[in-house]
Amino acid sequence: MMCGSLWYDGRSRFVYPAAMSQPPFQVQLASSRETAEADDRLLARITFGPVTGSDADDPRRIQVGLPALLDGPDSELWHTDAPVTRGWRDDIGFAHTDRLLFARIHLPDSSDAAAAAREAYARLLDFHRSMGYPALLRIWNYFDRLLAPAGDSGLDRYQAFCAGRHDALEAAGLDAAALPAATAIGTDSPGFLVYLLAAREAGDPIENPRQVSAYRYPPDYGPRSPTFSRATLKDWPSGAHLYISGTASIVGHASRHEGDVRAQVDEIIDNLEALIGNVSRGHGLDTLAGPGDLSLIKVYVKHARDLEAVHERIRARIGTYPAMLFLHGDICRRELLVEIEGLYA
Ligand code: 3EB
Repeated sequence: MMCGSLWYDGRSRFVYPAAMSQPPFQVQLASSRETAEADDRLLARITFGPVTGSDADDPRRIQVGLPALLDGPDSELWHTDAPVTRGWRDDIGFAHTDRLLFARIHLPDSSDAAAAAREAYARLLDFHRSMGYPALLRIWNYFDRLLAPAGDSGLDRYQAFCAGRHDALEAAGLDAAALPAATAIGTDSPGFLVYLLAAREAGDPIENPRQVSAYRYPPDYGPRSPTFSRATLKDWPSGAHLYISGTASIVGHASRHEGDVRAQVDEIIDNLEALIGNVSRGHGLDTLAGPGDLSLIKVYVKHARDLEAVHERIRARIGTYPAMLFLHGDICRRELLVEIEGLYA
């Protein structure tokens, strides 16, 4: 029996129709050693650690060469509210529901970081648009030797990546006002991996009041600015999601606290609080008051020896709830020792 937008479930409760009430996806941490997840509603499974290639045929399964620094979960499971269609097209792996597209590409040859970024982005941008999910929400970039010189260009590979990404986004006509949230981290496994989440309709790009927008960084940091927003706020019928980019100890555009990993974590948490405050004030997300209300944070630590210090500051400032992954990866400026991304879903 239908009653306005509510359904009566035949027993005792009124419930919203599934497409209205369910979040389009939710993320859960798991261990890759025990993976008996229900398959038909799984959009993606991202496993961090040694890349074994054992998942090569299922497009939803990705291995990222970033070792987990704590015992426990090493995988993200992205569960959806609806059946998932999956496949491969020209080496792009994808999975989608009617509302959400996950797509990934891995280029084995990442020797030219600018060329790899240009190619991966050109192909992914073409793909998600042709599939009918033109709104980029969130992108992750993982590749090897992040800070090594890019040939004899005078740039490092992160700066070269930024140039290639910039070219591809510009060629696709994406303007600064529509950039997705992003992460870019250095791995210890060869190749260039990009995966993304896209939707039918755009979210709102969010900037951080404590930071210069990355796409407006002065040229000191590279000839082409990093093209991402600090977060994407996406309104779903079930409520808003917030996808927070990798956040570093940067205020304005300058790195802070060189050599002091604890102070870098504190600065990052100040940045996250400012960003979240900006969102909840301006956009009415009242159930998200601070980093402790996030569903998941991922902490990228440059030196494994800093794990304990980073962990201690996070426990002191945020507590033990959001689910957390601590991953060993390289950060895109030499002096940056830690970076944190967040998900509210
Ligand atoms: C920063 O704020 C730190 O190039 O996609 C964070 C998140 C950083 C994403 C990217 C870079 C990127 O500039 C680095």
